[in-house]
Amino acid sequence: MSERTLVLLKPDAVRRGLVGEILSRYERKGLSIVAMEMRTIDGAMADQHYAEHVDKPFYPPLREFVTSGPLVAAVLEGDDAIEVVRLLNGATDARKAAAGTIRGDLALSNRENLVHGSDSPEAAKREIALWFPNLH
Ligand code: IDP
Repeated sequence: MSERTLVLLKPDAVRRGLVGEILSRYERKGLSIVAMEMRTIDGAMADQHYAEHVDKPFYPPLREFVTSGPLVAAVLEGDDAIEVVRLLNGATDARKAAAGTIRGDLALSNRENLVHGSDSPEAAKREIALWFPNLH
């Protein structure tokens, strides 16, 4: 079933010059980019995006990190896009992420792990509306 998901290429991806590499992995897999924007977010936007994590101990440094510089937000579309993106992204802790995944191949940190992908249809709907309110 074709569906949409929200992806972030976090500030480490932009700083390290990995935007093209990461986007091309999604595109080569067969996903389509239906919206994309580079922007620097403030703490309030970070709190909205990570609403489920704001009370967790790892959140303050995560908030600092995601607001530390420009990131790329995109909506990707394709069959089972939500699950496919999370498979391509790999495990949250990049040190443990499988080789062949974006995090497994390109990152070595639990926090600075290059990418975000919505984790459910409900999250995708909420996050796409938050980042791209004018997308239909
Ligand atoms: P996900 O991005 O793989 O879906 P989540 O559990 O939703 O993982 O966590 C959101 C983000 O918070 C992670 O991508 C990572 O940047 C950061 N994070 C999660 N757990 C930790 C941790 O234990 N230490 C540091 N950062 C963490």
